[in-house]
Amino acid sequence: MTDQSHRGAVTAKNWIVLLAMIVVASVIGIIFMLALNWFPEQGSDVAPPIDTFWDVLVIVSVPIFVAVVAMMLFSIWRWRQRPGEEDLDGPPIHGSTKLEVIWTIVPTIVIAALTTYAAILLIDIQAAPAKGTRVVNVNGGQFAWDFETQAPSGPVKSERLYLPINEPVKFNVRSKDVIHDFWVPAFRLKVDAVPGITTTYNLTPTKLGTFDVVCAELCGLGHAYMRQTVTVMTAERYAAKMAGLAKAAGTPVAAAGGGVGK
Ligand SMILES: [Cu+2]
Repeated sequence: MTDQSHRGAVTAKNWIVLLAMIVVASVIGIIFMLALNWFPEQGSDVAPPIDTFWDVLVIVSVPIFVAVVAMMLFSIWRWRQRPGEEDLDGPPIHGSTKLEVIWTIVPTIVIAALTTYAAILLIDIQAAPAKGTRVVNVNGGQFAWDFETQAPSGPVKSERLYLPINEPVKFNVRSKDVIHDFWVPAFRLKVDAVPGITTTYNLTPTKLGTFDVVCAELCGLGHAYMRQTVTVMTAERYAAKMAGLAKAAGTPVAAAGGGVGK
């Protein structure tokens, strides 16, 4: 049996100092983590709520990380082996029911709360799109995407994706060969392109500009090159672009006045 009494018990003062350090380090950590630029610009209506959720995760995670590391460092410092203690043995301890109950219940509540938040958010942003929502077929293949949009004249295929701003769009994602993953980081959402089935998500582009389209699933040697662009345009420019693409493909486009082959 050994005697650790020369270390003394952990006093209330110890706890207060430790707690104060955890609080200060957590505040600094949260400020630092929130200041980091984690994501590209917000290009869709779902980006702000997703980024807010990320911030919540950061705010909850940092204090947990800090507390765990602080307790670890405190224990290493406080109960380190000192000269002359090489042959001593620790006191025989058989668990602590109280501690075990606490460290089971608290994480359960935290995880349950965060997953509930995430589930509600996902259900909310993926509510069924309104009838008449523009549908874009996204086809993944080794190693390029192609996009099929419904123009007034019929389907128009393109290597780049074009979308009108502030109009809801639903992506039907498919694959010709292996599993890919359709991701526009500026839009935030992504979904696997799985051979044999159609996966979907919907959102509304809210920012004009050209953004990266990325394959986010390792799909072969050319995976890293499977990058294209999406250009979000005004409604007028979008209509002109679609007409241009249809014309280039040899498909006559029905103009607004009913003319064909404009
Ligand atoms: Cu791919």
